Amino acid sequence: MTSSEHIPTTVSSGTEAVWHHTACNLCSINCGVEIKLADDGRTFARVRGDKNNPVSQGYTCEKALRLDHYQNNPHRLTSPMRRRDDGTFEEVDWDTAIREVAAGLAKVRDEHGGETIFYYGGGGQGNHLPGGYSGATRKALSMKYSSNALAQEKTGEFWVDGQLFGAMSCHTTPDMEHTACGVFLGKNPWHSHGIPRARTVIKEMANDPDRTLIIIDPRVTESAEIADIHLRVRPGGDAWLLGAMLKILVTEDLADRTYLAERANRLDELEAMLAIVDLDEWADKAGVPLDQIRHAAMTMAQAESCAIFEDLGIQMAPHSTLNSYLEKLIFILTGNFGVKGGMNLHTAFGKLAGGGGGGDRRTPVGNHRILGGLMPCNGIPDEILTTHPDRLRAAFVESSNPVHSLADTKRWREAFEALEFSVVIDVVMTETAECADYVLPTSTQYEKAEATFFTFEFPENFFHLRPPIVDPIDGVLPEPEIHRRLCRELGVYNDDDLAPLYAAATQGLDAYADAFLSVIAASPDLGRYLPVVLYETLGPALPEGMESAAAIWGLSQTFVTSNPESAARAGYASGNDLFNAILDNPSGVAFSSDSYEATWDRMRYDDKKINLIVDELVEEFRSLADEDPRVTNDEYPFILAAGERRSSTANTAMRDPEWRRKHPTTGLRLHPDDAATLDVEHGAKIRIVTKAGEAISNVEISDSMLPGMVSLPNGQGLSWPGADADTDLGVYLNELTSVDDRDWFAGTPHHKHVRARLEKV
Ligand SMILES: Nc1nc2c(c(=O)[nH]1)N[C@H]1C(S)=C(S)[C@@H](COP(=O)(O)OP(=O)(O)OC[C@H]3O[C@@H](n4cnc5c(=O)[nH]c(N)nc54)[C@H](O)[C@@H]3O)O[C@H]1N2
Ligand SMILES: Nc1nc2c(c(=O)[nH]1)N[C@H]1C(S)=C(S)[C@@H](COP(=O)(O)OP(=O)(O)OC[C@H]3O[C@@H](n4cnc5c(=O)[nH]c(N)nc54)[C@H](O)[C@@H]3O)O[C@H]1N2
Ligand code: SF4
Ligand SMILES: [Mo]
Repeated sequence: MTSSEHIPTTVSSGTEAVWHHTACNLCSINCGVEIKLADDGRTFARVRGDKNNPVSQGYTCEKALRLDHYQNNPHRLTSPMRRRDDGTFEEVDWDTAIREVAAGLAKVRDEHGGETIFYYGGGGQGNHLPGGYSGATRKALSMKYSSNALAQEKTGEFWVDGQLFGAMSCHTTPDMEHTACGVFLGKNPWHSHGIPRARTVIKEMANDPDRTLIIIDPRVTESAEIADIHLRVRPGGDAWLLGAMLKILVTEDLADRTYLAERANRLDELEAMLAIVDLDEWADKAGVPLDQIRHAAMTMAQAESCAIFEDLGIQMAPHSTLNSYLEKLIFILTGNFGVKGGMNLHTAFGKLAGGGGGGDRRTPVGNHRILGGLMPCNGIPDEILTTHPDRLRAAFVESSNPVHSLADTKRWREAFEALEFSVVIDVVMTETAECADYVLPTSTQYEKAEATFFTFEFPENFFHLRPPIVDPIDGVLPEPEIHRRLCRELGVYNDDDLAPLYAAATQGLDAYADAFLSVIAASPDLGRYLPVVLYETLGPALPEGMESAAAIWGLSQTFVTSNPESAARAGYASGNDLFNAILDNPSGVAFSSDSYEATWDRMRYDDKKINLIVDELVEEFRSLADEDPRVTNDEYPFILAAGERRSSTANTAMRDPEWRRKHPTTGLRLHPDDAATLDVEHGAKIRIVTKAGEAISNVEISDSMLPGMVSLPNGQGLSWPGADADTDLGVYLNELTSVDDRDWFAGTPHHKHVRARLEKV
């Protein structure tokens, strides 16, 4: 039906010496890679950067080369599993599994209402199609509440964007490629990326005498080592640092007042708010000499352009949502919003967070704000472990491992135990799957068509639909097929409803589009199950292996209809044009192209002006005058950054400890002075005690740390049959964290700021 001959379809056997276009699924950048298979048709013999990928342009970091540890995991699930009364699992066939899962969830819905079933996950760093297809199953079960990892890091930031620019869809992106001054706040792009070709881009910035790289991080990170300016902020001290910078901008003639007069409202109120800042005292609280703060503020203000990337170092630390607000005020006061090299509002190919909700919706038990349609992760166990009549009673988890990745594993295990029904879809038996009633095995991201909706680029924006490159192993199904079967079992539509669409799909995309409009007009109810309806009817007409791209057809239509100018500039007059281009380009394609003016068009306040005052956060800002981050805690004298990104961390995607062999970064990093006081040597064992739990780690003495600050890598402690838990696996981080340590507003956890005690073993 399309002109997609050059899409490599599934490789069934053997020895084709071809490079397959796909992407790395180990972080949100999803660099394009080419993979050559070994003679068995399965092993990733070689991996290299894909020069045809328009975003990564051949770039990869060292992690992509080890993707075989994800794909050829010897402990894959190969059958649906049902939990027995004694807690062990037995294999069941797919028909039984689908029947019993549908019945189990329907029972909870019928007895207590669909709103008592919650959905968690929908995609990790490489796969967002499951989340899309699950929309149909969720509607079929009248589910209302959902969440995912964004609600333990980014929801506060999204909400602040909404307050400043008019809606949470106004997501800001830094133009690091073109900026004269790139700032990374609580972020280590060298290891965590977050922007395309990160190492190349920040090295270029640092090496160019006309450009400046600024890193704000307590640790001398790999990024800080090459930076022009490194502000070594006290852990948790960012709010004071940012407050001092803002004060300097408005009082030392550094704010862009012409820009602000034209573009922003309520500057006078902001200046009044900043009046409480005592520069000497706030600099001391921030732990950074005032002259360094002033120099950095002047550099940002006087640079031709400035872009700021904030990440977990402030989002998972005290004053998280407030930090996001203050950070954004800096690029606004310096006139760096809606300009080249600054911050802009990008298009999006698909939605990552659902619903625009600015926090008016609340969770049923804890009454927590639901930001961007997502329940705050730290609050979920309390929505389950209660006798409240509206409590959550069933869970549907997909492509995520919340028992391992969210705060307080013990509490999560109790929560799963208390649920009336739970199901997990994953490629392996995870810590979460072990707690579920049913586990449904799925194909890996290299065995099915996949894509992510991390489409954050500007002024050009890109989408990459990857074809499968190896056959699925026996016994697994891709998620769209699982959702199709669940919807069928739940009886939400029948073949008669779909007949005209099946027929039209064989006649090409234009005929399909026409038929689609009339079918949906005649049976609006079908629209509720849209992704699965597309998969059922259009999927079979797509090139082999690309069936799960059917939902992308729907998104292509929506994108072009809602963003006709951005689509036209990228060369697409219709949704079908765009969809064909996506199918025809297995290395990815630009779907949107903007001018910098587009940022202002995308603003959602009627007057297109920035609202400088986020009323809900003003009181918290005022409280900074009395709070003192210098105060230490005798019982827990260390601040543990629980979850540092390193060369061998990739959330929980890589379970095989062998994948870290060349980069064995599992230890607790500790300053030499602290090591001397504790009388421990490099490689020695140490006990880490927090209010939530304790763990043993080996010690990595490192003068990159500040005294009093220690860090552990994220995503470790994953079980692996045969591995030695003490030596191979690393610390199971969330046994040390508590659901109570969270931002008062957004509920995001304080993982970078866990009070800890260290004991020599
Ligand atoms: N290698 C690798 N890359 C990844 C991932 C991975 O697992 N491994 N995960 C991906 C994901 S999901 C995400 S969200 C991103 C996260 O990316 P980052 O946010 O860059 O990752 P982290 O290393 O967790 O934290 C960043 C920095 O915050 C600093 N920090 C700690 N406390 C404070 C503080 O109080 N103030 C300030 N200013 N800084 C502080 C730490 O020293 C650290 O260098 O990485 C993505 N990329
Ligand atoms: N203490 C502490 N905790 C943290 C962090 C921290 O810094 N400190 N970082 C947090 C952050 S920022 C994030 S984003 C989260 C991430 O944590 P999670 O949201 O749990 O995401 P992943 O670790 O990416 O887990 C992805 C799951 O998907 C499975 N999977 C892989 N491919 C497929 C597939 O094709 N289909 C399906 N159905 N499943 C698949 C994997 O086996 C794995 O179980 O962790 C958070 N946890
Ligand atoms: S882990 Fe490295 S290679 Fe993979 S997507 Fe991220 S930056 Fe690219
Ligand atoms: Mo994340």
